Amino acid sequence: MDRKSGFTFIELVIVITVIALAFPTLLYYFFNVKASLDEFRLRSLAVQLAEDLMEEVASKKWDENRTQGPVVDSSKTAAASLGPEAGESRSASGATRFDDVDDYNGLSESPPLDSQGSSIGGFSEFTRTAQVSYVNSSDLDTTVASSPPPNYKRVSVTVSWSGSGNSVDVVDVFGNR
Ligand SMILES: [Ca+2]
Repeated sequence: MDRKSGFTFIELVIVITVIALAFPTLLYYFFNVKASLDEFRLRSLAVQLAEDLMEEVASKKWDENRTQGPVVDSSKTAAASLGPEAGESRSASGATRFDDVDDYNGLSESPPLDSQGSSIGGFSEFTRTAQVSYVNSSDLDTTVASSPPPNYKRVSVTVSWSGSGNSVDVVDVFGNR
C-alpha cells in the first residue's frame, strides 16, 4: 500500500486537540513552579538578611555598661530600658553608633540597611525588625522583667516581605561575658 509520510488531516486535528487540552494544565504548572521559585528566592534572601544582622549584634558588647568581664547586677541595663541609648543609631559613626546587644531592641528597617547604616539596593520589599529581652538560662523563650536582670539577652530578628505575608525569624541568646 502506498502511503505518504507526514500527518494526515485527522492526525493533525488529534494533535492540535491534545495540545489545546493540555495547555491550561501546562500553564498552571509553569506558573506554580515559577511562584515556588520566587518564594524560595525571597525566603533565602530573608534568612540572609536576618543572619547578617545577628552577626552584627554578636560583634557588640553584652551591655552598654560593660567595661571588662561580666557586668555586675547593679550595672546591668534595666529590662524596661533595653534599646538604644539617647542619640544612638545604627547609621551613626563614632560614640553614638550602636555598641551593645540591646541597642537593637525595637529596631525596624524598611528596607533593611547594611552594617554602615546605608540602604541596600534590591531589597525594597523587605522589612527587618529586632526584639531584645532578658531571659533565664532555664527558659530561653520567656521574657524576664524582674530586677536584677538575668545574665542572658535573647535577640529575635524577623524579616518579612511584601506580597505573601511571609516572614522568617532568627533567634539567638547572648550570655553576660
Ligand atoms: Ca548602646
